[in-house]
Amino acid sequence: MKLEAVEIVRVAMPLVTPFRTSFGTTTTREVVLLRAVTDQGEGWGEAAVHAEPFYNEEFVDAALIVLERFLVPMLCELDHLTAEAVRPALRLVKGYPAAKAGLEMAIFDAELRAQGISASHALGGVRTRVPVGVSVGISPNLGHLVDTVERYVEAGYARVKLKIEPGADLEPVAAVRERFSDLALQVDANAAYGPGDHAHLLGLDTFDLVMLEQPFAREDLAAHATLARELRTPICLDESITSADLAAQAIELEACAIVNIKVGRVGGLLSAKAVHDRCQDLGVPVWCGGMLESGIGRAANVALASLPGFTYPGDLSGSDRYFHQDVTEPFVVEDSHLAVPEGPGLGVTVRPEVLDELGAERHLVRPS
Ligand code: SMG
Ligand code: MG
Repeated sequence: MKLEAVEIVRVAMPLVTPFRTSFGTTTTREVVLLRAVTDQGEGWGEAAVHAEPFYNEEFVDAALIVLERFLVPMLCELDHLTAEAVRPALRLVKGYPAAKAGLEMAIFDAELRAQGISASHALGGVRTRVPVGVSVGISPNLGHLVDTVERYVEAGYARVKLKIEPGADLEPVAAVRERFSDLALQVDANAAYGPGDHAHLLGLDTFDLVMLEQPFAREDLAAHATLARELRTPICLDESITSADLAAQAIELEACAIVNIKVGRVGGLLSAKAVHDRCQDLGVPVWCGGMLESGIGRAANVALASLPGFTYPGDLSGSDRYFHQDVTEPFVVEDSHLAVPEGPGLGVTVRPEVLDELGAERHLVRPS
């Protein structure tokens, strides 16, 4: 396959409700989509970056520059482009895993469409539907939080993740647990705590949580391992896990018992599968994280979550939890699940009229 051009699409998608984490509030998702134009047809990918470099160092403006100046030209030079070939071809560029993941996704989509194979099938998926989960942002008050969780439970979400931060942790978790005694409940700190918070975090053990996600800085595997020795609630790592090797190291150090896999954080769907495979070999369960993706990134996430090691529900919600209008056909929750797309490639189609309505900026990059 030969890459002829890549269209970079930047589209501001207003969220249905603002999403607050320990590092800020998102009201509009700046989505980056990539349309790969090849000699064998087209494919779409999503670079799951945020507008600010607060989750990790990558952010939209920087990703757009690196895509246009380095990543797309590097791929356009290859005579035999495949999704497999993307990662090695881009290895000179350090970082930017989500930009690389978006490109790989677009090439993978084009390749699989040409072959008539679904992404789930190509990756080794074993499920036709995946259970939904929802990530609930930090709320202005306890009443608002409990009402929000109630709405999601009524909509079929049997697993809920609460965002926490110092000053908004034990009390909100207690309020939700008191109201919903059977709910599969977990919390995510996005690295907002320090080793000095160790004793305080042990208080989470009262609430029968499924897991505590990323309490400490991503580099500090030792602090996670120290907490894991005393905390009964299993620790899951998100930000720390950027490759299969790092996942194996974290598991070896007993810094985590569960791994959150995000396509953008690990540099692509194929790397995400590699992290899954390594965790499976080591007997560690994984689940699919989310970055408030549009329908393109969501289709990739759902395909990934159809692999056998994804034994916990992911941060995979219906499109209406995020957006009034998605850029593809919406993902709809049915019986607490999302269907895994069966069509070739990612199995979803971008709706150009929605891109137009949302005022998307589109820019074609071709080799000079
Ligand atoms: O996609 O439903 C979603 C959001 C899931 O909480 C979520 N993601 O650290 O796991 C995480 C966060 C990162 C994004 S915060 C804006
Ligand atoms: Mg997280």
